[in-house]
Amino acid sequence: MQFHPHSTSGKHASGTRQRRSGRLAGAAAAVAAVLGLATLTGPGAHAADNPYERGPAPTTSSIEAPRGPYAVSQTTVSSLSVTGFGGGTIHYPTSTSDGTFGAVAISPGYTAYESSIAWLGPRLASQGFVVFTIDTLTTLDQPDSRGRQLLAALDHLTRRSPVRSRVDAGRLGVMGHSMGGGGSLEAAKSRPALQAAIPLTPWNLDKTWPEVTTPTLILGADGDTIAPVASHAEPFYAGLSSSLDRAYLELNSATHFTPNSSNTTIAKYSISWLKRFIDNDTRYEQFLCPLPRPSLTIEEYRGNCPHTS
Ligand code: 9J3
Ligand code: ZN
Repeated sequence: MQFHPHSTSGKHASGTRQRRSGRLAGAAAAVAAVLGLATLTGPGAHAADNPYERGPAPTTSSIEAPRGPYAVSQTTVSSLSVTGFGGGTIHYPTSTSDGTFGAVAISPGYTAYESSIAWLGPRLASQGFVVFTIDTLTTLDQPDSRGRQLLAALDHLTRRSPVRSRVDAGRLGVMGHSMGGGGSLEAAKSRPALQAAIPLTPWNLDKTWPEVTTPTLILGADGDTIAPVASHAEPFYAGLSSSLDRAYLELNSATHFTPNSSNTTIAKYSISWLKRFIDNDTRYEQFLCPLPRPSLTIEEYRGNCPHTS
């Protein structure tokens, strides 16, 4: 399959699609531009100040839904064809008419395979991201190695993969489960250019993350006995800089393995975090601020309302 290169700055960069001539038509277009009229963009689109905004305005039901507005395709990356990580699957919006997308790489945990985090691929990609769910070099790799492998996967995605022209290499994030979540903190620590990190029931021997400047959402599980929140997720959150955009969401009635199957709470807050910080999409701030209240699914939520920049 062949992919066509396109603008990195989104649908609005393509300008008028209608071929008109004459001074009056030009004046009309200028007036339309000044008034922000949406006549030159497609259904569901609107004039946006933010070139990274993708998809229609979100609602609670749209971020809770099993799939978002984008149809998704996938392509397998063989471990034999890459270096520095174990291959995986790239999930991407099929459409090429919305410009490039931000991207996120996701690592599984100790002894686990890509299949353990695979549900996040189409779930997040259908909201407008390129998502690389990976295998690690060995299932026994430790968090620091998983961090390097997440970065190798992102580099492969943006430089060599068949979807590289669909990805905005300046808008990348990392996620991971357990030691993969610990790895996502390692990746953010070593590559500050990352725009978002979401460790899922993370595990790491390092408890302090003052070096991280990437907006980070940490998800813990109240019933986790493998990476108990008291010795992992909570100190990781507390160890992030208080000036950082950061949040801690503790899942209610959940275990270490809750992130290994479809979960609406994980999805809706991950989507909101990725949209807000990879796409700069303030339409999603309504789900992060004011801070979510404890509920049937949220045991506890700590954090700040996103800083405006
Ligand atoms: O990736 C994980 O599930 C880490 C939890 C674990 O088994 O740590 C013990 C060494
Ligand atoms: Zn540290």
